[in-house]
Amino acid sequence: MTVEANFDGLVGPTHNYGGLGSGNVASITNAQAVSSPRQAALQGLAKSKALADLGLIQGILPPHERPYLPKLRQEGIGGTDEQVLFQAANRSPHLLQTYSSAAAMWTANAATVSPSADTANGKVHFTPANLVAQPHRAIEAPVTSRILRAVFPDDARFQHHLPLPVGTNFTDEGAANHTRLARSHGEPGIELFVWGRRAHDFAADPYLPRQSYEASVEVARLHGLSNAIFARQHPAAISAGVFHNDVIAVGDRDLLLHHELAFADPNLIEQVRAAFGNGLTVRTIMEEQVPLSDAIGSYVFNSQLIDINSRRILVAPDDIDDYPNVREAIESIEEIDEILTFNLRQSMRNGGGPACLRLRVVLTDQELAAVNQACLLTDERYDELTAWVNRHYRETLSPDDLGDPELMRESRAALDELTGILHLGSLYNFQLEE
Ligand code: SUG
Repeated sequence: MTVEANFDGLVGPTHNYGGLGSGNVASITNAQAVSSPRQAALQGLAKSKALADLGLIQGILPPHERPYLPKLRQEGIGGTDEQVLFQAANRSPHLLQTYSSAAAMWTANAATVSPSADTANGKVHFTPANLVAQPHRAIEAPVTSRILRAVFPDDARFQHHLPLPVGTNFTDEGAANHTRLARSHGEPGIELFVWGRRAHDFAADPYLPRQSYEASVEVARLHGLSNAIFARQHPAAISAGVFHNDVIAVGDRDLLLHHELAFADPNLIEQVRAAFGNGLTVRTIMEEQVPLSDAIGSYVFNSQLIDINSRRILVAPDDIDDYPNVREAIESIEEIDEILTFNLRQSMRNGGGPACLRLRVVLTDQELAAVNQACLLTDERYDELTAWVNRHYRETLSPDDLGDPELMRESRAALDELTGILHLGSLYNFQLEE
């Protein structure tokens, strides 16, 4: 059997609202609000557990080390760890916030993953996203690479590529701009790559498109795909705050759900249908029924479409309840049997809904057996992780707390323990330096 496993990002202990997300309305709106790292992590884990209880294979990917002192030192701030934090907090709170972001929680941006059924050499391919469009996320790729290799360690089954080279040509945001459609998870499918800019576009715009066409083409080439389609995101969507395609479209196997203004090319759907062959269902939500602003406000397209015992479930943020037109639109889609909502408001305030928090990895039985089993969520591991969060995470965090050396020590202690729980070995700089 072949299944779709979902690997959720565990929210890190420095979760805060930095206003750092370019083109991301929620992040910009909530800048400098007080956060709750503990609630954020527990909300994410509760979603993961609920989906595991339904029968989904649910994995966990760890947070990254934050505040990230090596980067602050590179920016010219020296001294002991405590001095670096003190100086950063005084000289440039923005810089400190940049390198304290817990953004690695949104694992839809961790990598692009192609299942073995689609790739030329029959392995599962991973390309960590370089995330170079934003400084606070551009530091994720090296640690993400280490994590993915530790979670998917078998070279005979998993092929790990380097992140695309840093530069303006290849701006890559990972699976958030990638949708796979197939008759079933195990059959060869088509992979839809959605991009927002060309390498030579340099607009100084707060709603700058992030994913480049060149990056999408390069990932498809690395993965050995013969079935890729490249689609330009609709500029109107980007300007309204659709910074990733998964804020405006979602697909699962033979169902593609999208907003009328998701794609620039009016013929794209026909192209996708032709590539798929018979049996693809496409549901288009019209601007008239759900304006872009409601699609973004409710984050309805940032839902997970999952299949449990042949029932299709939309796993949505509970924010959709504030939008009756959105609910009505979804309820009218006959292919969706149930809508399950979750309170993910801590992550949502930074523009991260259910779909942002997970990386989909389609795996055969043998591939699943080769995954680091300690990273799969069981009842025991859920209990262990919630106890770990309750032990280490602060209930509230304000931007002024980020310079507190105690927070750095707490975070390191938490992550050190976590690499033990998830059997990951030494991952973090502070562990490797010792
Ligand atoms: O890259 N927010 C993230 C949200 C990522 C959502 N992911 C997907 N759509 N798949 C981003 O904009 C905000 C951080 C802050 O403001 O503190 C942030 O990085």
